[in-house]
Amino acid sequence: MQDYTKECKLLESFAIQGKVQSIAPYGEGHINVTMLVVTDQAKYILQKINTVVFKNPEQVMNNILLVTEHIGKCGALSLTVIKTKDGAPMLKTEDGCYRVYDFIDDSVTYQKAEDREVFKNSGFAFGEFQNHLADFDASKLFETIARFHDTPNRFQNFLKAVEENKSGRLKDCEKEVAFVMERKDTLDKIVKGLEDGSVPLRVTHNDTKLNNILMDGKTKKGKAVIDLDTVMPGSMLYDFGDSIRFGASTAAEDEKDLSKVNFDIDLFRAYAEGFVGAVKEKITKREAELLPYSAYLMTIECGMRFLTDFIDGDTYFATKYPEHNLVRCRTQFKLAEQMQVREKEMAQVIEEILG
Ligand code: ADP
Ligand code: GN1
Ligand code: MG
Repeated sequence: MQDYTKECKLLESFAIQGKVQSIAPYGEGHINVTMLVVTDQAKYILQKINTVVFKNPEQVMNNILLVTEHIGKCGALSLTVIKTKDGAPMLKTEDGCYRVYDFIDDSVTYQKAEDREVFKNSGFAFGEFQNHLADFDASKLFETIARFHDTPNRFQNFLKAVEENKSGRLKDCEKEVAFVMERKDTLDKIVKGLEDGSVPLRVTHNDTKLNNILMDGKTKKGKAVIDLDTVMPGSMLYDFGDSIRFGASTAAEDEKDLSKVNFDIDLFRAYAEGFVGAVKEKITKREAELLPYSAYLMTIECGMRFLTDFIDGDTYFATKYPEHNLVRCRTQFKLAEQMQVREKEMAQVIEEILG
């Protein structure tokens, strides 16, 4: 049993209701440390913000306050930041930065798209999330992680990791390194599109995996989009592609048995129906053309990030065992390879949906 004396003490600084009864680890996020706090009156999420990943947590909280307020005005449910008794959005202690959210009850988070309808509805909710932010003044947002989905830049970071081989693990992942090298010229279509203006810059979520949305267990509809740390200017293609990467797979992101990991075109269709259905008024022809490619790109990018972290010695993503990042990388590369082969089929699906 972990000792939560420190957390219990720091919760005294927040304007929460009731007396703390329990604190326990919660969820499956890879970045922050998330805990469920139960008091005799309410439930909360306490998070220790990962300040290795988010170098400027004040800027992250600034973005979150603005975005949640804006979404609230659109009539949608969003995260509620519980401020400290001094009115600050987070608490800085010697040990790190902490924030508290209201726990959004009666909701389910899925680690896998087990249900076509749930996945379709998550697509609709992420599409709606973009619609809600369409008139948000992007200049108010800080870039919380620089060049987050700049895939060519991610490739440069990967090359650096390979060159340095800090962990000495390069010998364990030669095949995976070769996989990336063979595809190094396939990584720049969206970044180039944003640069030359053929792909519009929008305010996007940038981390749209299925466990970053809370679903209503009864209606199976999206209840609230969460994990707003990376809401920044980006491309709608990032949000579409990242959801497909995680959800249109027949297995978990860290499935060890690769024979169980396959790209599922029916799940792709389900998500596309939801997402494209929500954004159909604004999606451009070029964006629609690039939707299949975005699935491939976000998947190889994420695999490359897991691989980079494996080679660097697991300094970024939370891992449960030494090869965890390599296992995750392998599922992503298997999916990316299949997506590359099936790009035309995906394009057909998009055409059918757009009529
Ligand atoms: P990370 O950045 O580490 O992914 P998240 O903010 O996504 O952290 O939180 C991790 C998990 O905690 C989510 O996948 C979700 O299951 C749960 N969670 C986070 N915030 C809330 C909330 N306000 N209400 C209910 N569950 C939440
Ligand atoms: C991280 O924070 P979380 O677990 O929802 C990561 C995403 C990756 C994802 C892979 C800030 O998401 O970019 O796609 O893991 N978030 C950050 O599962 O790097
Ligand atoms: Mg998350």
